[in-house]
Amino acid sequence: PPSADQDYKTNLLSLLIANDALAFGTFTLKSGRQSPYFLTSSRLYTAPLLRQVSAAFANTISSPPFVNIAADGSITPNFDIVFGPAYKGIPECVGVVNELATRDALAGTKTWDNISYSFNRKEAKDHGEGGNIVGAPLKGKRVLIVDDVIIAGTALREAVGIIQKEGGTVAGVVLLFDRQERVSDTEQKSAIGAAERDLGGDIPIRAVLVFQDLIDKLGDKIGQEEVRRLEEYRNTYKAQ
Ligand code: OMP
Repeated sequence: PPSADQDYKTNLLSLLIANDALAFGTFTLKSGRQSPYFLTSSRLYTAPLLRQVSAAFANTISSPPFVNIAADGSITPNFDIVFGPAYKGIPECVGVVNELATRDALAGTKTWDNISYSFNRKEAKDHGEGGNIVGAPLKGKRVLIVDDVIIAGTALREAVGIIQKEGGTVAGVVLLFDRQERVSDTEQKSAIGAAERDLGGDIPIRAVLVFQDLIDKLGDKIGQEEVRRLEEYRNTYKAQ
């Protein structure tokens, strides 16, 4: 039988497909490549998807290196704030903090009692309380970034800049999906690998779902021909 881990990933993948957030066919990427699949992360707005995406993020966030697990199994987070870059990170940071609190409530634990959410506004605010942060202030805090995908790393660099300007330190990054393909012929690393290196190599970046999960878990859902096209794409563009 599949482990619980495999199970939630398979369920989430099925739900992404049912909501047209994950599609198979022929798609032209920003890079110009023809991809046999495409993730449209702006389609995560249905109640079941919000719930399952939040739960999947929570699973990744409550595992090392984002937490320490003691010998007795107790979990200590290595971050204080879950930060969602505007706009698509906003429901994700709120959803995952709600999910963590729900898990504490159900288990009678206080693991996540000191965790907050925070996000930036895109528009500068020049009146009232000022500042571009909504939610918990970042000063002196360890900040975990959640976002959907990294393509060029531009949005991630911007988020890191905002957090540092507010006096926070970036504790890690969790993304919904890792395409695991090399950025280009001159950059053999994936967008995540390149971002990890560019951030200095000591900030962990992990993804909830990775491209290889599609190949491993969707065989009987999308058909053998689709899986063959995914494998061919992987063999052509796999990152180092
Ligand atoms: P955000 O809009 O910042 O989330 O960036 C998403 C970008 O990645 C868009 O320009 C999409 O065209 C692109 N993209 C996907 O959204 N999903 C994919 O599976 C692949 C790409 C891509 O172009 O590589």
